[in-house]
Amino acid sequence: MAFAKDFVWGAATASYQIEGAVAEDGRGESVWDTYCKRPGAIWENQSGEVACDHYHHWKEDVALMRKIGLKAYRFSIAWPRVVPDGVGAVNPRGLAFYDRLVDELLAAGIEPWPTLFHWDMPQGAFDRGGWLNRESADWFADYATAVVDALGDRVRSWFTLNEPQCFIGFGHRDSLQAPGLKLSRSEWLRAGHHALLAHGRAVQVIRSRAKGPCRVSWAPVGWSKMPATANRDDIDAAREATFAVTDEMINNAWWMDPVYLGRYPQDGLRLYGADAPKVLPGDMDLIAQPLDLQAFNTYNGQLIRRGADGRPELVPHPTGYPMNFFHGSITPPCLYWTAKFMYERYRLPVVISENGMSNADWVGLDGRVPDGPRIDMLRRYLLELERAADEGVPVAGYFLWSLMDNFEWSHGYKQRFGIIHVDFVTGRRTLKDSALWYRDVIATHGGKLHEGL
Ligand code: GCO
Repeated sequence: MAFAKDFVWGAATASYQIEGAVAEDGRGESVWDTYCKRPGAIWENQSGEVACDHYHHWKEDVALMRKIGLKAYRFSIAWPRVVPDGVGAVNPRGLAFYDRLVDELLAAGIEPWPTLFHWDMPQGAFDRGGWLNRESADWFADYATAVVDALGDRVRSWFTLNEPQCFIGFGHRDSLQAPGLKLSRSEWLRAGHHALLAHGRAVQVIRSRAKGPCRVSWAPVGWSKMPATANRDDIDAAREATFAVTDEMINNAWWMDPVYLGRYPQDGLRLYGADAPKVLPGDMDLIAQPLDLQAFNTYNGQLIRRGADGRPELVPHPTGYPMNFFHGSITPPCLYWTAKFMYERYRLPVVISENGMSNADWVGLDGRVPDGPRIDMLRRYLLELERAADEGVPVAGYFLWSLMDNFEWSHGYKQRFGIIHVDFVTGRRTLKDSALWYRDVIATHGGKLHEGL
């Protein structure tokens, strides 16, 4: 059966991770510019100031996407380019960049899938309270309005927020990312609630202002739990663990249930007690705006079995399990199980909005970047995604993270996730072997995955 005929083969990036040009054409500062100046916050005190300099290389980058044969490109729009102070005046020069990019993509036959927010909140919005301020949802709606009015005549597919679990959890709870706060539990939960309100407002803006029907989604983390064995009991335990709200910051249901089901999950409400956010009348309806897809970012999963006490229990990976350069495990079935569990619960077509791995890549003496481990990883994961599709999960698309090596947040340029190698000193791009391989996967609509098997 394999992938649906209209399955979307894509790759993804995010504004602060690739654009550079932080002070150009009226862009305002974002919380990431500020955070990167904090000594020791980022590996070797690096920043996204230049990054891939995509702001100047965008034409070349689209040409490379075309070479790979991408059907779709997920990028994010920098709020501080569009509304430099976070609230108030719109900056036409900032919008013009995305306007050019969208035209170039469409001319190359590549469908633009912008994300409205991939973590770069304008410093001005943060100074007014950021996500802790309930008005942040209004500011975000105003920003979304400017974007949709500018691009909504051509863009048919939208993501609202990327990974609230991370920008709230790592950014507002654990101080591992911008804005680098360690808020109390009631505060970060409140910030999270406001981010969900912002999502709902943005969906409304897209539906009401885009010039034509749109596919709208968001891109939370899809935190993955896989059954340790094929026993029914372990499968049930993995499903329970997938949707349980525990004190672990990254969980699924606390964030996804409101968006897809219109309510916070009971176990989460019990766990957070008086710290749970205050929900005003109308909030849950706003958050639960109907979506067309359920997208999520998944990199690896944990093994789960039914414990002796009847509860789901973590099973360590086998000794010597394969790992990527970011010390994450390589767990191909996570795509199968997460797609399956998510579809069972939320009943919307699934899109993998990010998946990929960091590898120790450099340009070889022969000019090639031989990233075999990445090819093997992608192949295994995509075969598992195909298995989910074969078993009836409507799988609508896959966005490889990432199109190109980029600024990996607190890890700076240490982590290379791209299928295009970027020399951060010269700006030079080189297609890695994985890019050429992915080109063949796309051209054969997945047929290449089965080669020699
Ligand atoms: C995330 C972000 C990406 C990362 C990628 C690799 O998932 O943290 O969405 O911006 O770069 O996931 O860690």
